Order: sequence, then C-alpha cells, then structure tokens
Amino acid sequence: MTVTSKVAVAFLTDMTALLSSTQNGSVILTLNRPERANAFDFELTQSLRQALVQAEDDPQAGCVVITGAGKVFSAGQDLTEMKQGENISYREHLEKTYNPLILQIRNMGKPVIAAVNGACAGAAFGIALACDIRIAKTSAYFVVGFSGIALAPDSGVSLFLPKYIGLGRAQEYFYTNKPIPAALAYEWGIANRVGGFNYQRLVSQMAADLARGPREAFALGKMAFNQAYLPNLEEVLNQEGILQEEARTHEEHRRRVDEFFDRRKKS
Ligand code: T3D
Repeated sequence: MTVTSKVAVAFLTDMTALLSSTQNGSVILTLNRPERANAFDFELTQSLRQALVQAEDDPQAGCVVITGAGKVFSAGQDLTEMKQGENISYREHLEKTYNPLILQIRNMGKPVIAAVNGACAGAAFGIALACDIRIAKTSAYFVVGFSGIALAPDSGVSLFLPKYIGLGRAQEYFYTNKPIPAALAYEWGIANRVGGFNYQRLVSQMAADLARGPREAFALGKMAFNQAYLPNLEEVLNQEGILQEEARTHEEHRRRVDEFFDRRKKS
C-alpha cells in the first residue's frame, strides 16, 4: 500500500502469509500467498483472526483494511489443503475457520474495509462481504466460486449476497459461477467505490477518514446495523456448515477438485 502523506507512518511487522502494517491510524492486513492466489489455509485464517484481535485492542487503530498481495485478492479456501484433508468434516472446519472469522469482522467495533485488488472468490467473497466497505480495483472481480467445485455457499455468502444484489441475481451467480466485474459490483452495491489509477488513493483516504472516528459512535452504529440487518448471521453460518458437510460427501465435489488440479498440470 503506497504511503500518500508525509505524516503517514507505515511499517511491516512480519513477513509471513499475513503482512501487517499501519498507516494514518489504520491497520493494513495483506493476504500474502500470491503463489496460491492468496488462498486461505488454516494458518492464514488463524493469522487473520489473531491480527483482527490485535487491531481491535490497539488504541491507535481506528480502522482495518484487508487486501491481497499481487494481482488477486484471494481465491478462498486453499484447495490443496482441502484435497490433503479429504476426510475432514467441512462443518467442523468452517466452525474453526471462516465462521468465527466472519463473526469477528461483524462484531469488531471498528470499520473494516476490503480493498479488493483482484479476483475474490469463495470464502474470500464471504469475508469481503462481511467487511463494512468494499473498494475494488477496476480490474477486480468477484466469483461466488462454490459451485465450481460442487459446494454450497458458505462464509455467510448465502445471507450477504442476496442482501446486496437480490435473491434472483445471487442464485444466478451461484449457479453459473460467472464473475461479477468491479463495474457491475459497483452498480449493484457490492463495491462502494471502484478505482483505476486512483484505487490506492481511494483506499487510503477512506481508511484515514474512518480512522478518525467518532470511534464510540462507529462501534455502536455497527452494532445497530448488525442487530437490524443481520440478526440471524450466526444461525445462517451454522446452517451453511451443515449443508457444506453434506456437499463434501458427494462424488461430484471430489471430481471437480481433482479437475481443478488436472487443468493446472496441463497448462
Ligand atoms: O470446509 C470448508 O472450509 C469448505 C469451504 C470452502 C470455501 C471456498 O472458498 S470454496 C471455493 C474455493 N475457491 C475456488 O474454487 C477458486 C479457485 N480459483 C480460481 O477460480 C482462480 O484461481 C481465481 C479466479 C481466484 C484467480 O484466477 P487467476 O487466473 O488470477 O489465478 P490462477 O492462475 O487461477 O491462480 C494462481 C495460482 O494459484 C495457480 O497456481 P499455479 O498453477 O500457477 O501453480 C493456482 O493453481 C493457484 N490457486 C488458485 N486458486 C487456488 C489455488 N491454489 C489453492 N487453492 C485455491 N483456491
């Protein structure tokens, strides 16, 4: 993330799968597995959860930005890990990873921005939708993703997506797995802002503005939106887990995951 102001202070705290830096009162968390399209393995979900706890507790931090390193925001669940753990219950996996992560983003008393720098698929789409605001690069796109590997939506996508774009469109994009380009995402209210050359500036400005608060009012306001608009989020996440566990047992899922890797080997 480019430092745009002379007073900005940005420093990296580690060089792992999740980079953390600070800038103008915001914590910037960068998913950093570009060789795997920033896909989430167990370590990355746990690192992100831990970093969000730290950001919540940090009195200097008024806002959090989640973004991706390289050309992709995130491809969602790491399919290599999924293939290695073929017999692991997806319900249990969701309960240890994406479900608490989604709830944490929503329950955090600070605004969270998804700076969507490129493709955003599957569970990563759920994470981006759980954020308070999405700023997308013009070249970015969103893919529901799950049906591509014969899964049902999880990570809150079955709740968030219809709320943003309506049930008909949400189902169409789930069934067809067509990408939703940034411009369309903006038209439909998924993306709050879309930027080309000015993308970094849009992110930095929004983050700096939100970091200034008023912090207590922001925290109470977020709680109000959660109670009014997402009162059943936890229940939906639980139900998604039950359905995903059933989807895991179908042969079609296994076949499609294998196909994903076969295509890679051939190209
Ligand atoms: O229990 C549970 O938790 C179940 C929950 C599931 C949640 C989910 O998220 S399910 C959905 C999983 N995600 C996908 O199916 C998306 C798969 N990826 C893609 O469709 C594309 O990669 C993207 C549209 C995201 C980006 O496309 P592109 O062309 O920019 O990048 P790429 O070339 O496809 O990917 C770059 C590399 O990342 C490539 O590696 P290679 O071949 O160069 O060595 C690719 O194989 C790898 N990669 C991409 N996605 C994943 C991945 N590796 C592991 N897991 C991935 N999901």
